[in-house]
Amino acid sequence: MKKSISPFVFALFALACRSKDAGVPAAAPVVPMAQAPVTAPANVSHGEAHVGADTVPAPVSAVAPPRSTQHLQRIRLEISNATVPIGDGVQYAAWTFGGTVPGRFIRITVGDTLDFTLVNKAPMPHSMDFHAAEIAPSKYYVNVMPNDSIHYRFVPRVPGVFMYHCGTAPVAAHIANGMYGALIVDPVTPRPAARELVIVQSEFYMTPAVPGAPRALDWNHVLSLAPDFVVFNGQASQYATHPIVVKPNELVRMYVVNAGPNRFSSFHVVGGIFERVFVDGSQRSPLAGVQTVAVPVGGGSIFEIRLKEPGDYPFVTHAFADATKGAMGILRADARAK
Ligand SMILES: [Cu+2]
Repeated sequence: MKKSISPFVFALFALACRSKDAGVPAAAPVVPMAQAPVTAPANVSHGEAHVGADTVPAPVSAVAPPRSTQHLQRIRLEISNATVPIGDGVQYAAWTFGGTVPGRFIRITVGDTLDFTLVNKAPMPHSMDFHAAEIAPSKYYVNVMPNDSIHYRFVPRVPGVFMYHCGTAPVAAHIANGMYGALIVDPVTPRPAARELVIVQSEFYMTPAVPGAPRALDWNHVLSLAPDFVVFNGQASQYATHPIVVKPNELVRMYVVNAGPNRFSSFHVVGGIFERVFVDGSQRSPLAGVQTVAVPVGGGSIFEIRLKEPGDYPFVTHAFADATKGAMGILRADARAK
């Protein structure tokens, strides 16, 4: 019977025989490849997660709030610690704006006034940074102590979809713990009618499971950019288990913010091509006919698409390790959509 030399033995042999004088690099020991799972978890290609029925709504609605009709909009957010579900039955000890991750979706029109009050009911300092505002951070994005508050106003000048987040150091920890949300700034002339959705991509970095306790932040994982979950609107794969139903050929407008704190989003709809993408929300020179557009950490873009025939269309970050960790959902094109 023929015997073969194992790759490892061969590598050791090669290592022993290398020439010291010639400077030939040593052959590296051959290490077996860690295998990716081969059982397909999804019932649709590119799914990366179980696809469920659309009869039960997702835990966090992706439906955009309606266009604002108020020229003065008062927004009050209360910071508190809260245990929140982040998917797969996992509970997480979060720092929140208003008890949820992400914080509520806010919508205002260019030229109107956002009258903002931040109340800190958490046991440590926090703050608020609105990317839609053009104001001095040294005046307004300052730390608010426990049981204190801050109040300020600004008038958004630039349309788009913008991140808001806590800016207290270390910022990566405050964002990784859940302190972010999306703010839509509408142009004065409304965009064309569409089915409008808000998607906030973000990451969770978790301590190991302990029975009876929520997971908490693993700072070393944050610094090594190795999230356990990458999610849309706070929960892994929630729009796969609860698909978002749209009509075939209707205009779907997705306001996408990437809160990070670390991972770029390569936003893509499988089976579709974006009709228009307003990069970072800019009204000028939208991209037309594009397949995938990066949403940088701290950025946002407005994606418009029509799904041409009935069926399930996954929306993902095409950085597929992150899709596997939960950053995927399903748009279900169905003529019976309301
Ligand atoms: Cu904070």
